[in-house]
Amino acid sequence: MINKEDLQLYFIMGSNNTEKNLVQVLQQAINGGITLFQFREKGLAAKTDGEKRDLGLKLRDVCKENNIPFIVNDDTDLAIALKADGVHIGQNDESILEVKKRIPEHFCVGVSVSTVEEAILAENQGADYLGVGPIFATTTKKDALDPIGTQGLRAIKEKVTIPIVAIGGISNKNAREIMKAGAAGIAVISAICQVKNSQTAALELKKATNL
Ligand code: 3NM
Repeated sequence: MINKEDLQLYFIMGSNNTEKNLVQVLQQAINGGITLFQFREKGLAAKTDGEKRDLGLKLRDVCKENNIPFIVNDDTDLAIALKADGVHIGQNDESILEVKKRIPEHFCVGVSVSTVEEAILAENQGADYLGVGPIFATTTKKDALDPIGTQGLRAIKEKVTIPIVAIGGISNKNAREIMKAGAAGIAVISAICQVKNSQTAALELKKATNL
């Protein structure tokens, strides 16, 4: 199980998000204060099953050594095989009800939503937390929807009781605004992956999320 505090600085990464060594980037991010890691292996550099599993295993071990919850995006079988702490699913992935039939009891399930209706449904179906976005424009996810802004975030926050992590175009410039809108935390890819120093970047983001 994860708790609200685990969502404060939620770092997501897969091999197409950086040219650097992923294990090293993850370790730097942990040193900088991330509170959770999601392995999201997609896109151009998507790995074959074996490669994906090997990479996932390495990243999971770094998380375990550092007591950081490890979540797998989309791939429930891989999450189970890697003995992850949970799985995160999108609106186009396997349904939450199907996922919940297969996962171990201690697993948490996060669901991506961008509307109030999706949020209410996900909560009713037993999601443990919501990923809400995109809040701002992002170039990291090619098929991202239109940004919903902090207004969209507030509208969802009003209608659900489970914790929310905001995603999409988040940096240390806008993180505070998001926390003020009621998010439990921020989820970022490029703000930690695509910078010179991932440790410093994580440190700055963490500061910005401490209201
Ligand atoms: N999901 P960055 S936006 C993975 O809206 C992802 O559900 C989104 O990357 C959603 O922090 C997004 O670099 C990309 O903007 C986030």
